[in-house]
Amino acid sequence: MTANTVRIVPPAQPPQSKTSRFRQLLTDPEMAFIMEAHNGLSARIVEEVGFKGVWASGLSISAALGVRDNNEASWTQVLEVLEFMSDSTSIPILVDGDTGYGNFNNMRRLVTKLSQRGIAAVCIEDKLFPKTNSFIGRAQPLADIDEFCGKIKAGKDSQLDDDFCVIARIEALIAGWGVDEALRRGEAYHAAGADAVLIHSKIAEPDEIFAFCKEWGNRCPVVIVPTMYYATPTQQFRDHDISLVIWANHNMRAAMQAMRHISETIFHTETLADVEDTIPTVGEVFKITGNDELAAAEARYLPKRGAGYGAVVLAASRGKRLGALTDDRPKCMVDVRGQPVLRRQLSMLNGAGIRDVTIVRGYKKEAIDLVSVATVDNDRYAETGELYSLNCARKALNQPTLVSYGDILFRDYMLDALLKAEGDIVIVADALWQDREQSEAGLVRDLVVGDRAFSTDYLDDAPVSLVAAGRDVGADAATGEWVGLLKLSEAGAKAVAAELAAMEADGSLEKGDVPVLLNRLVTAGHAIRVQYITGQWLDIDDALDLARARNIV
Ligand code: SPV
Ligand code: MG
Repeated sequence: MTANTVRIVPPAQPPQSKTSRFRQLLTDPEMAFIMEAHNGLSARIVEEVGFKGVWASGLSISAALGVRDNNEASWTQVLEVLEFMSDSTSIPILVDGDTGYGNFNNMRRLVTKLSQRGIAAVCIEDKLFPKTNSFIGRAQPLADIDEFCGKIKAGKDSQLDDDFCVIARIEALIAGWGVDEALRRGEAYHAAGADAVLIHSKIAEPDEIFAFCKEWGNRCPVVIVPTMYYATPTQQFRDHDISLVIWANHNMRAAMQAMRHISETIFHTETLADVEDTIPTVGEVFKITGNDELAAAEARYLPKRGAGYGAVVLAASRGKRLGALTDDRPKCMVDVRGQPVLRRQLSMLNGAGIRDVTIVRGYKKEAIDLVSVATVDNDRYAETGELYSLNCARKALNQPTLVSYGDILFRDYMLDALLKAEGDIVIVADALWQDREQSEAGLVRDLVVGDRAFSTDYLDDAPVSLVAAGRDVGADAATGEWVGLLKLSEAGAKAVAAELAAMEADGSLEKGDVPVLLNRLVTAGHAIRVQYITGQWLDIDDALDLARARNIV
């Protein structure tokens, strides 16, 4: 994996490679700080707050995996974590490579793999595999100097990038061997090719660290981990020419505290009410993991029929003929085999890639409890008609839009055909309307007249234009029934919005239905295409429709 690999959150990539930026941090006269992280999320946070580098702590990664800092996690398991960390950040990562996971040969493979995964540097310590954390016990055995020097050389010879750094960590002070031994070892490691030395100590005062620094001079950069001498003023590190300070495990320890607190609180209170406002929202989680980028990528790469379309669903009317079923909800929310019609329609729209859905609510609006939709309300639903509802969503007509009635059920292929159909305004009409069982005697249907009737001829796919629509259309002239589904291009949506505004101005909006609007548009010279279907749809007006719908879905 290279620095150009697509990451979970792709932050803007500064021009230099991660390795050269790390080398610069290390060699810059200005002292630098890097911060511990132990997974992709914490690494991302480290970058987000402004650190210029990450310390991939062995202790923290182990603890986050629930194991001890004794090489209990295998090196490839650690590598997996590092890959997530590298992918989620653009700042360089210095990896705690423990003892190199074995001898020189293991070190070679480690460095190669780290280089391949976009890691900028590794630090290895002169102890024995399997290692023990430096703060545990006393007099930990140290590696043979020559053997350790061989490991450094092997690492340097294996790096895939000239700027990759190998840092040699001196554990002589930890083992109680004193500053002279630390200097002797540092000198050998430097001569073997280490790009920097890390001098470690576990006592609360920085004296032995500073004694080392004074003798060391500027042979190569010095790195420190002031976990135990944390109270030392940072300026003193600068005064001793330290190049890089590692804050080594504080995100992991802070996470422990936060998780313990939240778990205890929820355990004892048996509610989330006390904690919700004290923690990041899930929206923040989506943000840090880069969901926006994924949405943009989906739009770019996923072929979605309805990409770029919004939808307006008219769902304000009660549907009185359904009787008691609509006492507490509008008809679009009446259950049809476990799901209201509106939810079925919504998942069909979403499945076609139409996410921006506006629902016009009216009767029992609180019963429309769908998530991920915008709602506008027609509070005058009882005395107004469809166009008044559509006008409530006029602002949503600022893009290519599907308009549908909230109480219709149709097949996915119809949506497909509609989205493919050409034309600024395309309506769906059922050519076999006469075959449709009349649900209730005398129920008026919205018929349409196209300039051509539906044809079963394979070769006859000439476009059909709407001539007239509505209840005044006689059965003899009708070529189809308006289904309650139409498509508008951007221009079509604009034309509809303008016509709605005109109707509002001339007072005809309140009682109008969609066919009235269609007729006005035709009269004004707009071409309206008719997309014929042949049955296989339903509008739910009464108990019989509902029974039929329940049989179908
Ligand atoms: C680590 O963070 O894993 C380290 C630093 O090696 S220390 O725990 O201080 O040894
Ligand atoms: Mg460690």
